[in-house]
Amino acid sequence: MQQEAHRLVVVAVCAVVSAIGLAASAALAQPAEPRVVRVAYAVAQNSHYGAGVDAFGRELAELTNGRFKVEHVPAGKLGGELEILNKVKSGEVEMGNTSTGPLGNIVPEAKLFDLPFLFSDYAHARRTLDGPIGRSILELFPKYGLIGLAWSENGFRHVTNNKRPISYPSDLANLKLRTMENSVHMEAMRSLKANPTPMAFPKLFDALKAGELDGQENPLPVILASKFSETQKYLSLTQHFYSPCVLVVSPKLWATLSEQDRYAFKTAAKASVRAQRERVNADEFAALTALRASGMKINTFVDSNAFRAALRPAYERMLPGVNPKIIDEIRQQK
Ligand code: EAX
Repeated sequence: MQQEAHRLVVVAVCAVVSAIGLAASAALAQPAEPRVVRVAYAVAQNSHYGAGVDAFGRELAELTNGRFKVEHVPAGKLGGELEILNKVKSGEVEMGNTSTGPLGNIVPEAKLFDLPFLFSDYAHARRTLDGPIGRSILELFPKYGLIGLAWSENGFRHVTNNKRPISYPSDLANLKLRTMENSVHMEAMRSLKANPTPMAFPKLFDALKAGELDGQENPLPVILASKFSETQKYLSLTQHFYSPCVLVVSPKLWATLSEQDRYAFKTAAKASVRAQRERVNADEFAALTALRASGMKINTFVDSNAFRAALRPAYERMLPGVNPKIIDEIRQQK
């Protein structure tokens, strides 16, 4: 009798143990939760930045069978671009998609691309950034605590303001213009006798609205996405700076990735660049009609040669010690 009871207990215990075993192996077979990768940027989600991050997320999920899930953190929710870059550096956020505005404060060599009238058109800029010159600067990022995946695009910048159309350098005299937190841009504007006022992007719309500034400068896709037509009367197609953008990853995340996953991130970055540039193309095509319809006065007459002549002697001040050979080399990429 006692023996029979003992046997029953043993059977019951075995049953419970194997049930636990089954449950545990079922749990192991479940796909793990995807790792979330947040990508921060300064502009609204409905923009070229959002289009780039969408494509990055789609491609990365596909290449890793859904092991990574990309989340947008748009519209400066994590601060302006300098703050975003610093948060990517420290690992507080996994990734950023930012213009080179404040990048030179962290990777000084990247300031080269911020020089005025360096690139003659989009094809020239894209070719240079995708080629050996662009790659050689991306390779310097780890030295400064960032991983640069690929150069993407913000666009050619144009001046908007509330005072007058800008056709000649003298039209900029004494205008209080918001610039990015970028020493090259600020020096260029000082050389043109404007009054450059650096400010993080998320503060810009309200500052323009409050009349604290006469104007600002940004690419058409940003002017559109940020509804600057609500605060700015004149848009002049000055095309004075080209504004690259870069997809950066935090070294903290990068250190945890396998070689295969790093390759997936780089491949997804290429898809992101393609999508972001395509959206820039589409915005460039649609912008003038849309901005005119929302009340902006568009000035297409800009004496570019006069701007070039006024800025050329100031290159050494904008970028002390810059090797003129590299500037020539970039100009020859046309
Ligand atoms: O990156 O700060 C700027 O004017 C930038 O062009 C904008 O945030 C898009």
